[in-house]
Amino acid sequence: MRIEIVEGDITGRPVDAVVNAANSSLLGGGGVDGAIHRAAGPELLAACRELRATTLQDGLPVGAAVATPGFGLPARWVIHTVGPNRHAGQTNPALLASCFTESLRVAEGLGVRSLAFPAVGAGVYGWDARQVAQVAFDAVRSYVARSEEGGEQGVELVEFVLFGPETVADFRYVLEGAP
Ligand code: AR6
Repeated sequence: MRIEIVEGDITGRPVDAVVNAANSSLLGGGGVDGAIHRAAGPELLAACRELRATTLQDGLPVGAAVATPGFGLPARWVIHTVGPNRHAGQTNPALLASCFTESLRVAEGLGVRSLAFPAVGAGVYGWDARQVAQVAFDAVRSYVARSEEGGEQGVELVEFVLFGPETVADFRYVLEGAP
């Protein structure tokens, strides 16, 4: 498994799946969620509405993940997850860790080999980017340890696709240690 840090827009990444930092409604929003819906096109919203009408009538819980096709995106799949909203008092990092772990589990179930994450929670939901990085890397490393135990061929490449040099520096600091 390789972990890479990429600066840029996640919607253009040529990976098997991109993760969306959604909200429980799954019906779109700002930030990376808005960008993914714009790039994927209206079929993505229709697929999310279908989930809400069927298996997710109460919405997607915080820390859970669910997949839809990627439609107009280069990625075949979008894996939607919902970070805890610090501004709503959701400050438990275990819920944030669950976003990464559950997304990896869904990805593996789809046979995804390459997966791109944004900095889930580090925008509107108010998490510090370094804390997001720490939680994310820990979750990915535990995933690797588990899949090695099971001898499975799971996700081989995890990209963190980040907006802006500051977030990139925060993720690099956590991944590689202080310069
Ligand atoms: N590519 C990569 N990263 C991006 C992009 C992009 N195109 N656009 C924004 N970011 P946020 P959250 C970065 O707010 O904190 C939405 O309204 C952004 O700079 O998208 O989990 C949802 O509907 C930040 O570093 O997600 C929810 O209501 C990171 O992505 C709520 O926001 C995450 O910021 C979720 O908030």
